[in-house]
Amino acid sequence: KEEYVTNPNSVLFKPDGRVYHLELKEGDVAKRLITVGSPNRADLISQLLDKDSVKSFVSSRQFTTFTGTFKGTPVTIVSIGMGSIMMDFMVREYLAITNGPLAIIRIGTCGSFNKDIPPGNVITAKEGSIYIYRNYMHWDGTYNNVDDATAKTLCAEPYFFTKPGKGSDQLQDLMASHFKSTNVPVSEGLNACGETFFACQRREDPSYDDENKGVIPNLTNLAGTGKSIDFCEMETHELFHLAKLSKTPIAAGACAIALVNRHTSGVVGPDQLHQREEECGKACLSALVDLDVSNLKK
Ligand code: R1P
Ligand code: URA
Repeated sequence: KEEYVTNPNSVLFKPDGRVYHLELKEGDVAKRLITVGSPNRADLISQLLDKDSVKSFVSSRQFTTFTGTFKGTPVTIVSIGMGSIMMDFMVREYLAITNGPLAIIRIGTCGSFNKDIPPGNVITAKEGSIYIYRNYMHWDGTYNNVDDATAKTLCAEPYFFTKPGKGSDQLQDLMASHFKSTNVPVSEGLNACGETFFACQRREDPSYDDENKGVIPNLTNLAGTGKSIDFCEMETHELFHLAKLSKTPIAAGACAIALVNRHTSGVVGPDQLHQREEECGKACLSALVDLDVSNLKK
């Protein structure tokens, strides 16, 4: 009975009006939100909200949500787990239970590919985000519905890379101005999102021949920006993509704490990570509250 849904050809709703995966309904969430990967980070950031203002919701599909106020303004924090697919669930279902423009900031962790950005530093995706995805047809050796010559070309490369998609300059600038008043070392950079954590982020896996040695090095200047990839994670591209294409205006921003540096193999310590999560939470909540969300235009 609990699994019964309405609207099977569109966004799925439970009979009580909650969307199927987030398990939230109209009125449960705010038009300003922070999205993170882990419920612990969401919980930590929720502790920055006004005392006694917070309501929490845990879905059976790995989404944990906190709604309250920050300095009197309603905000929501939602943890989504990992990957573009989870960002897609969250943004689409969130739109289905809200009216009008949204402002969304992702606070994630990442691998730094910039030798000058050590673990523990924060990088914002001001210069945009590219998507790296596996060309499944490369391993199949065939491609549907095209002639042999075209199939050969389409199957040649093991990975595909999009051009950078950008978030909202206005929101990213507000984030930058709030980071300025902290001691957090922050850089603005170019993000790459891997469809997967391992092969698409050029990790070596002895169990597979992933043909991925060129994945990040080949991206030097590939995006046409004259720049190399500064940091890699898994959700920012989807957020920026969905914000751009949404019929409802969405201002999107993203920052990530460098968990590791892929050149030096340095790793952030747990105390510093915890401190950065809190500092990012404060700066991003302040940026969201400063943004005039209701008047955002497409
Ligand atoms: C992988 O460890 C996860 O960490 C990063 C990646 O995007 C991926 O989701 O972000 P989060 O710490 O927000 O989950
Ligand atoms: N998250 C990622 O997606 N990649 C990393 O290297 C670290 C965190």
